[in-house]
Amino acid sequence: MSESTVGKTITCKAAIAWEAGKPLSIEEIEVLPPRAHEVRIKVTNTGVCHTDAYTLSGVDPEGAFPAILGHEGAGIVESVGEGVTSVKPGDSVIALYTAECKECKFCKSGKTNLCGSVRATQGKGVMPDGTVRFKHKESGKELLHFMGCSTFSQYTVVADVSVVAVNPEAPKDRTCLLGCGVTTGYGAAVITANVQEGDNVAVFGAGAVGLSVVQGAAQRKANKIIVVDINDSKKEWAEKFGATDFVNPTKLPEGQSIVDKLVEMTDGGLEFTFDCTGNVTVMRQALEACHKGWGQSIIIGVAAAGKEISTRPFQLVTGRVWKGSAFGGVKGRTQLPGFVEDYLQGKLKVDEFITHRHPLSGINTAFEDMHKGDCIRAVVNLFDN
Ligand code: NAD
Ligand code: AHE
Ligand code: ZN
Repeated sequence: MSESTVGKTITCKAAIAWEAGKPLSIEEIEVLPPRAHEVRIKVTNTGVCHTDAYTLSGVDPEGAFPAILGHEGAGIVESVGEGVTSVKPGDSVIALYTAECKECKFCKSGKTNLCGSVRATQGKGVMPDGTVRFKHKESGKELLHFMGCSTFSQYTVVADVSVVAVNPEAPKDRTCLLGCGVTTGYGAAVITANVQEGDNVAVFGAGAVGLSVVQGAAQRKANKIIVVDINDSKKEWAEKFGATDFVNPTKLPEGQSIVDKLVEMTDGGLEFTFDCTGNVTVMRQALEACHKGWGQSIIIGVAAAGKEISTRPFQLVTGRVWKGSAFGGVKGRTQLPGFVEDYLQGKLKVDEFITHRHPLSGINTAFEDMHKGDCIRAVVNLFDN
């Protein structure tokens, strides 16, 4: 945007994760110019997702420190490196933790939204050339990237396959949520599961992801949409997004399991269940509540290192299917601009998920909000200090 910054290192503020289990520290960093096929973004807004807390807590096998976390961000392209043709300075963009190169085996398969182009380096916290674009101003120490996005910085650098231009009229302090939570749940319902009219659906966990599944299932005119959550205050939220029933599994009569309850409510089980908790015990319940012969359970939640899922193989032999979904099966560069248009036309709820707002200096409060239960999503304004 500004002629003065193109090709130069930018000094700005970022929330640094120095080590696992410690609060983020707001400090000055240096953001190097984008190299070939890279894009430098002025990040105006970022959501704080449960996955950021998961990595910061130290249980992510890919978590590496010091790093700049954040992967649910929107902003404006400041400058681009050589060979970038898909976005230009001034474009309104959303960062993509699920890249889309349109050229790799995965992208060309037509079978998945997972892209192989930058995933290996992304998982190591470096750019595709193996180096980083962030330095701590005071010490000169290099800082790692996160999920190919690092949106907890006023400026970030991403691969050109990891960013998409969207309608500039869409407010970035809302559409940042399309960078993860809303898209993930909604896509899991309408793309991964492809819920059809009349299907019975159960959603375990009513955070931003689970409520977005509810939104997708309601849009598809599912019959029963049963939300299962251990927090009773989520009942009202579930209904707001279109749930027909709410069950708190901790309040069932003695001797009745959540699987029994759901099977009873749906005359044999659900067409689709979704785990939006990351709890492997819940994942098993979600599978076993599926209808014999055809029910499908979609795992969205992210579980800690060392956790494993289990069930009797008989559950699968008798026709239940276990699947997973990353970023809702959405191809970011191809499909996200359409989601933004749907939002602008009032067909996709986004604003309704925002319960808390903070300046960059309040980002640790956003993490605390997440643990309180009254928070669906907190949005951080990077330029409000
Ligand atoms: P969140 O913390 O806002 O919501 C989780 C909800 O689950 C809460 O309402 C909580 O009360 C409920 N819950 C917890 N334990 C439960 C239990 N035993 N039974 C029923 N409900 C229970 O989280 P979120 O931001 O909505 O994310 C949900 C999960 O999805 C996280 O694990 C996150 O890391 C993951 N995620 C995955 C993807 C993906 O692409 N696969 C994308 C985004 C988030
Ligand atoms: N590093 C983690 C991976 C966690 C994970 O599964 N991440 C989801 C996105 S969560 C967004 O909030 C995902 O997209 N997975 C597919 C991928 O390629 O990472 C671990 O457990 O190793
Ligand atoms: Zn996320």
